[in-house]
Amino acid sequence: FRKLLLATGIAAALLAPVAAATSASAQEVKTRIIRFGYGLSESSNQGRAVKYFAEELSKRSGGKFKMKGFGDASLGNDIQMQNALIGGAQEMMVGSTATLVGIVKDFGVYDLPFLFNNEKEADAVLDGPFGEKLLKSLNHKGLVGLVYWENGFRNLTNSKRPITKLEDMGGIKLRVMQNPVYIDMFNRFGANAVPLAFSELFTALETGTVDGQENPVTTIQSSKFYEVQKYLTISRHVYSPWIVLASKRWYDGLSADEKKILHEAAIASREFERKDSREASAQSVAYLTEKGMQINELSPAELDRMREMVKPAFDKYASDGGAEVLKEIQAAIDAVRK
Ligand code: TF8
Repeated sequence: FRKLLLATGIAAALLAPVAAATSASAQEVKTRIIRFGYGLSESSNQGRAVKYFAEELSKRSGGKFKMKGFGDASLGNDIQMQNALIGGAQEMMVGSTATLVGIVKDFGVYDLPFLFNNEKEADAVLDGPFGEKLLKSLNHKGLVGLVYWENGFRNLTNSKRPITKLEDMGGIKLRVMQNPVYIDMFNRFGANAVPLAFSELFTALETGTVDGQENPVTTIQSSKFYEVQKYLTISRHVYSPWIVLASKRWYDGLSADEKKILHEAAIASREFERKDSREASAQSVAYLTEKGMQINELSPAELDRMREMVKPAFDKYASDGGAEVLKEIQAAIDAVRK
């Protein structure tokens, strides 16, 4: 037995460098520890998808890819994590595309109000050439964009009053993501937009530093905003994507086989996450009602007024250097719509 061990050991030692040098198709998969950071809780749709992704990576790598999720922004908020990835101090993360605008400004195009009408349009544009091109634009900034997950259509909550018409937003201190398109949009609506990291949001709502916020119903549920917010207005004003990112420094050290595993598992995680988020989203309104939130939908007429009012946001975005990317995304959306 010992001889056999020795023999196979020698054989492996002799073969390994040869295989490494000559065969690109042989599985070259090493043990990899992957720290994957995210901002929501472990029990959120984000947390569930991270867990699924970790399992897929493990399965597809024969247990060699050991991905550990760090939720609740325990590795930092979106912006801090992006920087950790760029520097190579952290391998992976998921976060909002909206917080990437400091790195690639074009990501702000997704934040324009009422851009997508439904999830089908969003999926087609994000997974198609347009979304792919934006992912690629991260490469020379030290990041690798793998796939988009669904955060979802965003809705308004606040502790002051039900919002049934535009004017009701007047003077509400509303937390928004750290992103100029959001600040511009909500100031146009008459609110008082306060940019803040998500990790500080619950406390800000609890202490009254801000009166309200906007997020998909799934997040309003998983982050327990119903404990500190009375009114929920279904406005679906922006479709918000999440983006799964890897550190380019780390990614560049992976073999072709390892990259393949990573990309395939990422795509599987995207399919899981969107399905799961959509199912959860359908349950959330009932849950939030049960938790005591007062919920209303905006009438089509009121939504039209909002659309009208934020039209100049598109012009502003275009004149601030976004003209080209705006034209491209509108063409991509038109292609899905017809
Ligand atoms: C927000 C976003 C967040 C995400 C999450 C922390 O309001 O919608 O849910 O960035 O990854 O900040």
